[in-house]
Amino acid sequence: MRWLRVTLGVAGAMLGIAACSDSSPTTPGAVTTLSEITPRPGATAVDPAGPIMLRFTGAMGDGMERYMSLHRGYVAGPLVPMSCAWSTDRSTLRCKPGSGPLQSGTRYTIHLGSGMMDAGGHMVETEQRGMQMGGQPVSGQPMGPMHSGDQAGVAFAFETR
Ligand SMILES: [Cu+2]
Repeated sequence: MRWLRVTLGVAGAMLGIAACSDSSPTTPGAVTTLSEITPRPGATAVDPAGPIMLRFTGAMGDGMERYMSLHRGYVAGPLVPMSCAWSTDRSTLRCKPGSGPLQSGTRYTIHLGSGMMDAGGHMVETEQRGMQMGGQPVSGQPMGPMHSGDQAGVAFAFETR
């Protein structure tokens, strides 16, 4: 399986996207939603070197990885720079912290900003679905370092072992 390489820089300034993108068929009328988060929201004893992944029910649009960020602590905490890659069908985003494994015994928060679009240019449902999956709403809270993407959205906390 081939993965398109993308980079999430601090402050989103270094967003780089590989130029190749296969056009993915989208089912007319189907609403793309968030379908899976790894690590599981609320999970404890997460492997600090384990996968960080978002899965959607359909192909996602170009550059949508900018809506995903990882904070140490809660959403007001510092950003953890990550390197992310989409699956060839663009339904799965896999990320790795840029500076090696996460710290042990530490809380992290995956922050998913509002406004993600699928490959067909339609809004992707992340909030309601995210809340059902154990996420917390994020809105109007003081953020730590600025980053790209809408800062409102939904947050998913987990703790490493
Ligand atoms: Cu964030």
